[in-house]
Amino acid sequence: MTNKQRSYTSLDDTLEKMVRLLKSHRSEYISGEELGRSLGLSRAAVWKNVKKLQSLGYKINSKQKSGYRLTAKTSMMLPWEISDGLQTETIGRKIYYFDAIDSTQIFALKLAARPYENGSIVIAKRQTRGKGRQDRKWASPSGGIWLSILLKPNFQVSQVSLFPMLTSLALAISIEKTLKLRPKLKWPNDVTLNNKKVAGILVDASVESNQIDYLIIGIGINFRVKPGAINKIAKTSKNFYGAATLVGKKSDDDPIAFLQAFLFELEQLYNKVIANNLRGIKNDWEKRSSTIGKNVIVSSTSGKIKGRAVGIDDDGALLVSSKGKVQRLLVGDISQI
Ligand code: BT5
Repeated sequence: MTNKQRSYTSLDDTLEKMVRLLKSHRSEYISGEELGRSLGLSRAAVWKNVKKLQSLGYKINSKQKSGYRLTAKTSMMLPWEISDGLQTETIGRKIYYFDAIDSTQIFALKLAARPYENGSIVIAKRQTRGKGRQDRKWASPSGGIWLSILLKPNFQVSQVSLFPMLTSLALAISIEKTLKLRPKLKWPNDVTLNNKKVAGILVDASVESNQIDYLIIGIGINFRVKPGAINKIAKTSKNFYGAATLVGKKSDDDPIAFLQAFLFELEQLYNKVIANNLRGIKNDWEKRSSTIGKNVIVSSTSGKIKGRAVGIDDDGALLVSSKGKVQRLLVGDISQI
């Protein structure tokens, strides 16, 4: 199998169990025999799996007569590494990982038809056809966190607009907590650092009569990317205003710890929505907003509106005061004037 085709799910049992055993013996060597016995593998198969783990970035020492010892874990966002220490109940229960994929959004769409996929995550090291809203392009080189979350909430259609708000707020909170940065939120779905885009969100919804059938939240996070490389790819798009990276190339911030924190915050907020506690979410979003209080132009397929952004509604709609009236906008792109 080439690197490009590698994919894993959280149900990749042997590798996952082997990592768990190696982790529980970190201070000592574990013999090939013991590994084999615990995993039901021959010594040769143990060796093959150790090689596989090494190719995934795990540092494993092997010593004749003593066996194997894990000296460093991988920074690849493998399903069992994301699960290890993940404090959520629904989001991330199942995880699908790809080295390369066209778009995690497209794969999640295929999962949506299957049962037992509520909360499943699709994550890729890089995407070859990453999507933004309205089929715009999303530059997705390796170093970023590109993921889709499949949810089947028992909500009404009117609640779809909550999800960009929830997700961008969860991103901001987890960035603050784990990386000690102060990001801003740009309506409807951007997270920015120094006025440059560091993450974007896309929500694909399937609805049946007035109910949500499923939602796929696509989240693109420039975790450790070269902004210059993204600028090169995205600069020709009309709405591009510059890309930022969350952490620098040489930082040792762990993308897995960051992702776990984000999924946790998102589930907390999601539970608040289920409990109908929307006011706190709206206030927390507004506090971090770079949009509210500014004169803006909001462009959408139905035209342009010029006015002052005065707030957001409980459902995430932008409130724009224009010509003496306050209008509620659910979609659009903002530019400040
Ligand atoms: C978004 O759209 O911001 C939604 C991005 C969602 C991407 C995720 S990655 C995982 C999942 N799988 C997918 O295929 N997609 C989702 P929008 O608000 O329409 O912004 C798109 C615009 O952002 C582009 O037209 C560019 O101007 C700019 N852009 C593209 N790539 C960028 C990047 N990596 N960083 C910053 N800006 C970028």
